[in-house]
Amino acid sequence: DPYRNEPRRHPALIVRSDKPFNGETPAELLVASPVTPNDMFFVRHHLPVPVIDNDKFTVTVEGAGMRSLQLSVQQLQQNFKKAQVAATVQCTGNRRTEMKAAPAPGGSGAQIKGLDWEVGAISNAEWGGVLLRDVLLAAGLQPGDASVQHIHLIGLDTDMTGTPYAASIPIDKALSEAGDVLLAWEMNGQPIPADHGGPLRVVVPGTTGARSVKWIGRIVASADECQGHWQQKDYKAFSPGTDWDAIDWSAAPAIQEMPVVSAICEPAEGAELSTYDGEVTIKGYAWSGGGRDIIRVDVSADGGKTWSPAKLSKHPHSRPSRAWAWTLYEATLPLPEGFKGQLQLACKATDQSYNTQPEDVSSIWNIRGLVNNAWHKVNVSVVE
Ligand code: MTE
Ligand code: MO
Repeated sequence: DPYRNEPRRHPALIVRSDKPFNGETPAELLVASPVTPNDMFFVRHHLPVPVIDNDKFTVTVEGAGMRSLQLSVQQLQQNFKKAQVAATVQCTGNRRTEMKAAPAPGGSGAQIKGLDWEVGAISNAEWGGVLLRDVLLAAGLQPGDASVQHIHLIGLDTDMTGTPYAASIPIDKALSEAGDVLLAWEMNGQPIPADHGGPLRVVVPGTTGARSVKWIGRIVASADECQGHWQQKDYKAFSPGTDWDAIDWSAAPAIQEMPVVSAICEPAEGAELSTYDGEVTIKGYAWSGGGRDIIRVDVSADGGKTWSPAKLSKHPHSRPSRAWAWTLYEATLPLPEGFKGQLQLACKATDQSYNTQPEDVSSIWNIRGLVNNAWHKVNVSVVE
């Protein structure tokens, strides 16, 4: 059994699959603290967790015209400047269940395939490590060298045929001084746990989780994008009208930055509120890709007919265009006077580019159930 060496996991993680392990953070725990505790951070694996001897571990950095470096975590710590970045990791499939619950637009009967994530395939941490940029430059990468367009990030986890998990990011993101791409060994002040890619992982802030390769074994500067499965045949979204048999994977680019998203974490779907309270407090998160800051979150207690702005709380390191960490929000809305029955709560966020979220999933529906950033709606009932 390739899964015989899996680490122990917190029983509160909501298991979406066992082998490989996939577990989501319960919504109410997401908003319980600005950074997600390491053992409650959502886990997204495609393969068994690799067994790594941390004392012998090195990462290889290489590419055309560069010298090949093999670096231990200790060498990274001793030879490079430490960088700390608060960054949210969000899976491209976060909130897929809502898209799955909606019929394929046009009644085609097309079926979404993918893990049943609710709102918790997202978490936030303070990562410590070195800038990937510094390591690439130390290996002799020449900025502006037109023969290098992509940085391949290759994990140590492999499938039955020995093929590793791998992804790539564009060279401009990897080399940007404001890109904050990390080779990280620290997560919330602790060594990164095995489930999150320890001893060393990549964190690509502002980019979908799939590119933040865990257990990083090899980094290769290349003219071409990574040709692996997860770069070419997954993590791409198509037109609502495209069914499985019509997919041309080469027709869409691999998802890197993500759109603006938000979710309600409290109250939970189906919660009962009392008319005597006269009000409802809504808590949740908002985040946008590419470092775009959240400038506003609007909440509604009538399914989106009327809206009020929520109070935002941002990570202290967060700044415009480098807002890698999520924004938590909270709002208290009055309940309609004397009202009893069903209410629909809704939220939507706006980022610094004034991008906002679509009203429902129909216009963004896609057969992989990716990048669902529709208004998040939660139905509650008001009782005596
Ligand atoms: N890296 C490796 N080596 N193997 C993986 O399966 N999954 C990716 C990414 N990095 C993955 C990986 C995906 S799809 C996501 S969403 C994030 O890791 C999740 O990171 P986490 O498990 O620390 O939350
Ligand atoms: Mo993911």
